[in-house]
Amino acid sequence: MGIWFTEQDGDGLRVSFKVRDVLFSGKSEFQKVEVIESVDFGKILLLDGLVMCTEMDEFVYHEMISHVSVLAHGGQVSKVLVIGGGDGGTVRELLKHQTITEIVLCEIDGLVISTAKKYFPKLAGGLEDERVTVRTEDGVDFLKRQPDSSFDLIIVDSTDPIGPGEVLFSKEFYAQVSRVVGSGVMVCQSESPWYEGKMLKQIQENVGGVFDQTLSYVAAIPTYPRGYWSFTMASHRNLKTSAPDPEIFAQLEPLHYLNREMFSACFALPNFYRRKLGLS
Ligand code: AG3
Repeated sequence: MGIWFTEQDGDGLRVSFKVRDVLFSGKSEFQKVEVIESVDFGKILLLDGLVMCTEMDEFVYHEMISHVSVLAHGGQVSKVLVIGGGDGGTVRELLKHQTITEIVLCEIDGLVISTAKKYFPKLAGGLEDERVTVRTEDGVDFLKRQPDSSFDLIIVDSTDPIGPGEVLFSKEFYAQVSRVVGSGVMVCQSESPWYEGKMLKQIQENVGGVFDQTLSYVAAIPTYPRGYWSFTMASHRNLKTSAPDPEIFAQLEPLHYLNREMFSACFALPNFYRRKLGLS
């Protein structure tokens, strides 16, 4: 049978990966950090036993959380703050935008950053770029010290709303994000549309209670539990959901998931999810 790693998702679902090798297992003051070499998905980064990314499909999450929000901003995005995201995948994608001149990555756990640099160089490589400043500190504290309207885009690249990631889903946190992003855009990963409605609604309510506009979009991510994932974008400005000019996409190439058609399509939500969000 071999060795299998299993992510336990609540009480009712387990997702298992056949393991070739365990490459790293460490513990920080915040969480357990592990890297396994899987048979089908390449290396996998785990935080407290939850899959953060696999070499095989990380591009979906990272392209979707970064490019969709930059393009929906509709204006000039030059300064970006990433909260969490210590693996570097989101920063790698942001660096493809020539308009972005400054990226601050604020990751609470230095062990995530050092582990990514060692085992996931393709993800973490961008952290060395001269446009990037890496801060190893609590994003909540960092935000509180930032002046109003000091970033064009804030990306909350967090783990699930449990453990160290929980505060990153609270209303108080989004209120700080709103202050610091001003008329810019914020986006967070917002779990699977298949999860119980209460949690999803709460994320929407917390975000919606603070921003004028909120918009969810979706992507298929095979290695996250339930395989279908959502992101929530919010702003005080009108978000642009029509497909951007082909030249803009040409500058980002090669992308592996997102294209002009996917950009427009990702905002189309299935009825069961719309109902959970109270949209219909
Ligand atoms: N952020 C994690 C998304 C949530 C995954 N949840 C799970 N496996 N239960 C990914 C960070 C990548 N930069």
